[in-house]
Amino acid sequence: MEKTLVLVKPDGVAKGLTGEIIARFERRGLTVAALKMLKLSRAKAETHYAEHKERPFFGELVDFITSGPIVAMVVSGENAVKVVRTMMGPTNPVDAAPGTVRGDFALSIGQNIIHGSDSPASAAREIEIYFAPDEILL
Ligand code: DAT
Ligand code: MG
Repeated sequence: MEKTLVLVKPDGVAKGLTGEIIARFERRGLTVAALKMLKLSRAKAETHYAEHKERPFFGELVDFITSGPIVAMVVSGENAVKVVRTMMGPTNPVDAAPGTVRGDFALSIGQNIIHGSDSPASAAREIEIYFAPDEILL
């Protein structure tokens, strides 16, 4: 089964949306294969978002993702990467339709509630940052 990395970002955890987000994936038929709450170190945040290192918002992005606890999970299922991205909505919540996580719960691009890997290759790279192989139980 395809796997993807999902993060409920600090704003999502602070707003009490973790259960709502997990429930949406489960109701869709996806499987939560691994799950943990953690506070990300700056080093791991910089590794995760390395592709954005040269962007003007990189510092803010790292500040934000390390600002409070996050919930990390591996979500698996058929076409999990694409299905999760569609359920999240686009990066900028202004463009996100109601019914998507960002369209229902976010207003600003810098604080957009959720992360989901953008390809199977990204998912494989990102899952390793958060989970040891023996922590992925389904
Ligand atoms: P996504 O999270 O939809 O994969 P991305 O990989 O392009 O989006 O960017 C990663 C995160 O960086 C995004 O969730 C929020 C932040 N970000 C992206 N573009 C931004 C911008 N123009 N201004 C501020 N933050 C931005
Ligand atoms: Mg991305």
